[in-house]
Amino acid sequence: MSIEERIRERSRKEALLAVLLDPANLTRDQARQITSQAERGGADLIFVCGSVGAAFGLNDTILGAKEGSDLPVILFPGNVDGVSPYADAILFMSLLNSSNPYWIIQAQALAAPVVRRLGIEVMPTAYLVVEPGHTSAAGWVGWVNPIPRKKPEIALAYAMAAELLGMRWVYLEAGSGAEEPVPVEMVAAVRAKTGLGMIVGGGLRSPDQVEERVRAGADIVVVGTHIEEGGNVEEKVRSLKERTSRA
Ligand code: 1GP
Repeated sequence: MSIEERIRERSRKEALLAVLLDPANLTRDQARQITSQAERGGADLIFVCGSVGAAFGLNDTILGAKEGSDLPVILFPGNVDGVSPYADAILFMSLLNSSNPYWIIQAQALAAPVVRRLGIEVMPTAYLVVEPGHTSAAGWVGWVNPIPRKKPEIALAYAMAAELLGMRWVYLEAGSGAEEPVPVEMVAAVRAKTGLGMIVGGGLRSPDQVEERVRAGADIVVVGTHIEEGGNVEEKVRSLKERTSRA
């Protein structure tokens, strides 16, 4: 069974919690320690990504994550150099609400031969950046025309287009370190009218924020900054994971 199929099956009962590692900020040893603690706390997935300076330490971060845990490592690439043979799968993403065609289809064309050659599992994903994500590094790098927070119908229209184009996932992104995560109404709107797997990230810190978005229909919730801020990783992950059940 593919990683994607396993995720879809699991997510009927509970959303999956992905811990995000940015190779720009980590040594291999730190990646090993964080993933080991995250796994003990109940994390389900490791995402590896970065918008600036992530390529250099990419393989070391993935190898560290593999040493620290048995969790699947999924690439969440910030550019064509975000591909690695050591990962288990890749979100093959198009930043649909970019105003620069490079981020919509050119980077993907440049990376596609590499992805095919590696034979890595692909999860075709529409990446949508929601306010205030345009002020994050990903938003700035990606020439984002942000989806207004009060316009869930715009996020839904993009998600519908992605589904019609054959994509299977949508990632609603508020930007790393965002003061406010993606609005619950937006998550609910996409869930109500599409069958896409849904990933939600950016600014998630509290168990309540996670639970609200899981109840609205998120399949995967992603947490990066809150974990990077230090403290007890295992406890932080556990307190979030406890709130991902659909029961
Ligand atoms: C960023 O969605 C991710 O791309 C995670 O955001 O760092 O705010 O958790 P945070």
